[in-house]
Amino acid sequence: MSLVEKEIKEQVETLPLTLEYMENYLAKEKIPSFILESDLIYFIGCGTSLYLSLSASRFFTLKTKKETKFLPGGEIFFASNENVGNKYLKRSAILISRSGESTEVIKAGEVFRKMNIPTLGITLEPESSLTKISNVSIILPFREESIVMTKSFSGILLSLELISSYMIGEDFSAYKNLVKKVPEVIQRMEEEADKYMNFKHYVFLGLGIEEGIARESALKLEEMSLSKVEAYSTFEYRHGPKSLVEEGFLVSIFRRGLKEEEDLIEELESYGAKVITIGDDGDNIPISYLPESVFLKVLWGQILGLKIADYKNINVESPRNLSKVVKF
Ligand code: F1P
Repeated sequence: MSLVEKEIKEQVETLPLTLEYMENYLAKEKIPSFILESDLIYFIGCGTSLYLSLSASRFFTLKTKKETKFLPGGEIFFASNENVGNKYLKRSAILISRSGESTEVIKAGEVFRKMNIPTLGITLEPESSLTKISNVSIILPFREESIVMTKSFSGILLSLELISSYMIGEDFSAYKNLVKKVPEVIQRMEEEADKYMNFKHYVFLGLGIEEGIARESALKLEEMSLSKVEAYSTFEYRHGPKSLVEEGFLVSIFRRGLKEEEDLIEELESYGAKVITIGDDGDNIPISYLPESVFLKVLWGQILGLKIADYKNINVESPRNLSKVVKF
């Protein structure tokens, strides 16, 4: 078994561990007042951590009703005047980095410091630069060795979901039920992925909090299996990109039970695509329509990417052109 596969499967343990860790953290520590009092919160990350920022920021808005804006670290490092105005009185930023060393995220932390915008860092690495530049840091209680990010994504996203729910006084019972589902979700996804290893083009579509999952799923297939992939906010696919659809396309839709999704599925199938849905009962991969379940849905791209890589005899331990930390 490859290290990547081992770490994907370790989510059976790391997700309940993260839930317990964050429950204790939130009971003991205060959520920083600069987060509680913000009108606008920036979510900053690179690569996989950017798509994590996307899903986490929209979940934050869903729960807390605060304005949020997700951005690549480079947009703050190199173009802060085009991304950060000065109209909001109370702002803060959440900096997301598994390694805590991606240059653009660290530099973004320095830019925010100069702007007097306080930052909350979240990482897996205790002694990292991110913990030094952030006003407050949360360090998750597990490490990740692979270049490809898997359990770090679901663990950090779950942590940010829990913070959002905690801020509005919700209990964690929904999450406790969801983390119990990890083994059955992995097994179901493995069975399903076995059918779809030989398509010429993969598309992932997700709305709202699940757009980040769609984009991360596409990145997983690129990194792990060198597949041709695209990802969009679900209905954006209709505004042009669908012109490519034909036999040999696999479209994964992270569904939320909308009638318009059914119409889109019918349309794409009429062009020759195979469409599979990740959602709740009645979908190919039934998980939950609860927004809290978003951290579980990233497993689909991880498992499909692994299966395709195995099928194509690609070594997922050393993804082409990639390193574990990207620095300038
Ligand atoms: C993020 C990242 C990943 C990429 C690769 C290199 O790093 O760029 O998105 O897949 O693993 O690292 P980090 O800032 O989250 O450590």
